[in-house]
Amino acid sequence: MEEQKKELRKKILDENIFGAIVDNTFRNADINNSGYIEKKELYILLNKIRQNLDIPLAREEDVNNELIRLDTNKDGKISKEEFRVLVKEITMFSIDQLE
Ligand SMILES: [Ca+2]
Repeated sequence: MEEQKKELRKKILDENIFGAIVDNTFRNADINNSGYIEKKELYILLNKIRQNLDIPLAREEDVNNELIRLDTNKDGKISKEEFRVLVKEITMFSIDQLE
């Protein structure tokens, strides 16, 4: 399994595959099609992920902290470029959870 996980990580980090994952996740998360992930959308996304991973739901404070962490240019919303960090973390975390 460890070997499989390693392979999977390598495969996913291939730019074409990872780029497609980012595009897809971003499109789904950007509910109002604004081209950015706003706080409300981040809240919905984080809770979907947490639900899937069976971890407690995010509080407003958690979402605020995530927004601050991801919003590197401080414009109050998450661009696709900024979003990549989160998608990578989620993807790697999901692989770690595989058994
Ligand atoms: Ca931003």
